[in-house]
Amino acid sequence: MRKLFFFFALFIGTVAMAQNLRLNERDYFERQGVNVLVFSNSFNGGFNDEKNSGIEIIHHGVRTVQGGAVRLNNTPEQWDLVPKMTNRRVDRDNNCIEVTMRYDDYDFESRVVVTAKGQAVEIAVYLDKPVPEKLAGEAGFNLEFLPSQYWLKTFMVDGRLGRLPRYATSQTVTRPNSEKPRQFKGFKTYDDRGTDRFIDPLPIETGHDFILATDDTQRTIHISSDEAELKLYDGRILAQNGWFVLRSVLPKGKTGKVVTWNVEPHAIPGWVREPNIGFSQVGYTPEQPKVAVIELDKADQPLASAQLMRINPDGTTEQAYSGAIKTWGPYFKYNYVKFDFSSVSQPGVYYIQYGKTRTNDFLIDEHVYDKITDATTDVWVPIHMNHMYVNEGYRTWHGEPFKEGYLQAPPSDHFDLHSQGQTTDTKYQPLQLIPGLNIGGFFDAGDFDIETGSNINVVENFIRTWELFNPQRDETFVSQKQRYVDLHRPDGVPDVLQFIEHGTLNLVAQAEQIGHMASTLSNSVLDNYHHLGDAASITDGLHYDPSLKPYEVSADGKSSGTPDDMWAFTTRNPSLDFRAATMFAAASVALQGYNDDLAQRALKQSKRLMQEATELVRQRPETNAEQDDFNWDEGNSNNNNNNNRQRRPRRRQLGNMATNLRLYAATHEQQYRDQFLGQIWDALDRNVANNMQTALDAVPHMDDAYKQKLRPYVEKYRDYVQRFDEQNPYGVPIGLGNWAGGNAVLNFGTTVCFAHIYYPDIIGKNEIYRVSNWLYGCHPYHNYSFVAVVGAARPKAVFYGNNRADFSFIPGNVAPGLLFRQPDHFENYDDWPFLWGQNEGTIAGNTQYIIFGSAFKNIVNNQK
Ligand SMILES: [Ca+2]
Ligand SMILES: [Ca+2]
Ligand SMILES: [Ca+2]
Repeated sequence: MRKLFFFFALFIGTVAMAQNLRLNERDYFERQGVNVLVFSNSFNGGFNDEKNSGIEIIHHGVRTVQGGAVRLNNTPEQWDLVPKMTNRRVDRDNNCIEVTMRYDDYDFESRVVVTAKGQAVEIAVYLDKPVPEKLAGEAGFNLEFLPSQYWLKTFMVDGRLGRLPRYATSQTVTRPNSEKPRQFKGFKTYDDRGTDRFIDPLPIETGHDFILATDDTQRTIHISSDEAELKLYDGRILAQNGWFVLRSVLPKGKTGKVVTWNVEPHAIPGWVREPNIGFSQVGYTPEQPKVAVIELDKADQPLASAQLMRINPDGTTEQAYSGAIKTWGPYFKYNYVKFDFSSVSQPGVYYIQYGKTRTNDFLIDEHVYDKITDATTDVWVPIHMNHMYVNEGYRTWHGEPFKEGYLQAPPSDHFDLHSQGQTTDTKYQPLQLIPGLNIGGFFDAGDFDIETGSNINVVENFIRTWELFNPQRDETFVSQKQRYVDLHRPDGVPDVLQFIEHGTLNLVAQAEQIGHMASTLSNSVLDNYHHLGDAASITDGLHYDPSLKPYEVSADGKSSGTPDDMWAFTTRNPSLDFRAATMFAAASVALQGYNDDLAQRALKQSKRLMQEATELVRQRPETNAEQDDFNWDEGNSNNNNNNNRQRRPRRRQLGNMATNLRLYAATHEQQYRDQFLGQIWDALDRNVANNMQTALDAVPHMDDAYKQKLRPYVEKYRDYVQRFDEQNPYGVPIGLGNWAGGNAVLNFGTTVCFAHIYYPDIIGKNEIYRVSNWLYGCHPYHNYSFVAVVGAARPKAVFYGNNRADFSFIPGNVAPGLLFRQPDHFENYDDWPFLWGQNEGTIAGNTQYIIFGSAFKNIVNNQK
């Protein structure tokens, strides 16, 4: 009887919770199936305004609505102004959250109050002062809807029916530029072709009562306003990463409560999120540990057991194993349980059955990991070779980009987080052509610039791959003479050597032509920075001549008045020169016997830059020499994400131990060895995790005493590795930044592999699978492989590559992974590629993956 009563009470409690939205302990509104977040994530502007902020709705587990805020455009783009949140107040007594937001550029302040009212929220905008004259008719309250979850769905507006379009084709008008609110730092996202007018989308629909997705109860949402007119826009008209936008313009000349919306996301009665069964989509080798991590809704009851099913060659299935479910516990918003089927070692095709949930099939086989780096080396990397025509079979990936070369950047700010100081630090005048830079180098990521720091990493990563694993693989034809790359066409030269050469060619050219390293070779105008398409069409290939009118071409056809040429940002940074010098020393060794001329040039620049950088640092005031020497997150020797837009400054000393080690390896000069040994032990005492990779990198170059002395640190590192089993259910370091933690996980995996290679008795073989499992599908949110890799049964389908507008991927790409949204949501969209923080692969990160994958494969294969 008591049991029954308890059950009944629990049932009532559950129903009550399911009925009304309530403020929970994490300060957002919640009912089963619906979360309404109010500025749990705020706008940052520039790069960071990536559809991740304001009022957001997580609807049946998917973040389908965001951007709720007072905005200045019908369909705001990434570089449009964002409001700064100046105050946020959670009022539990009144079940509401109030946010004050401000546009400094216009001295414009507004308040938004979101109040739970039964199953809906009321969103109300308050003004203490009327909308400024300049923004009257422009400022409005916006809410944005994820296109990939709403397109093709039916909607109803004041009783009229419609269907949300798969592709943007709604109508537009143009208006004078003078009427457009200023964009981020005054940059312009569009090329108006000399018309002095901008494009403004017209609404798809207008009314007072909208129900979106009437045909899909998972997405149905009802928005209405008695007095305000609601307009529905398609943000994809202006930018492929735009969302559907619903907005009400704020009335002119009014104060107080100026706009009120009622927003009710439908919740499916009794809905429980389907279990997410994380496992390796690449499969498992017979002897490795095999543990699926199952992510459960907190309203879900864990089952007692799960089954591993085998699919026989004749199509029949049989149960291979049934095992107990073990509870791990809660982690952020979900509960986690594990299913260990390690005892199954018979090669075959399997799937996991957990209650009604069945995974796709995967292999258990000795060879599952054999090809994990092939797509990255054979396809992703060559496609990112700059200044080349890249062909694959019938397809041209891109023509030869930037034929007109690079101009000296004038003193300026930049949208990709660079700047050119007051002087050029070169012999060139602002906007003068710097000859010889349009050679070699790799596209940074989803964009097409040459980030010098990243390119240094890339060359280093290829050199390490070459030195450690000596890969002879030759699947790529590279002709520097023809400026032509052909995929899957062997040319007798190992591809890794050609990649080292290609990276070195650009970096040596920088040192020779500029005199030191540029910080970046990048776009000069924002309107061609967000380019999606053939890299060869980013610029017109003609030299910029300011004496011509924009879009005018000279009589000889060689120059134009269009200011689209790329710029070299040349402010001198001795620590970058140091890094380049170190890399050049190693490149000169790697290239010897293959391209002796380039090897010589690299060595010459290495010596000169080393000397000059040392002198420059010496000339600095003593106190500033170390403190001022900030560098972007690049402390690790094997690091890798200079495109890391978290941009956390990290203090870095010149002549650090990784540099000394690499110089010792390249030159065998005793002074570098001594300096390295004078630094490494202190560093390990301070932080064993951060410095273990550098310590391990030294093992092949040091004596046995060094290896012995390192042992206790490796033991400490093992404890560090194993502690992750308690921190989260996946046993890897999970990042919570605005760039998902993929690179940190890769670094971790690489270090674990090397620790196992040199100290197998301390770091056991089973430890190396932590990161492969994570990358290939055992992670939160979904179970798709983060690597567009050969062998995975279910790789991610979309990435933020330069072909993202086609909802596609470039094979071999590695996604950063799970983007954490405050306060408790992990996300990796696989139907929407446009959020770089979760879906963009970088050249440094992907070449780091080649090292990880090579080390991992070596361990797996050598011990078969
Ligand atoms: Ca970039
Ligand atoms: Ca080749
Ligand atoms: Ca041009």
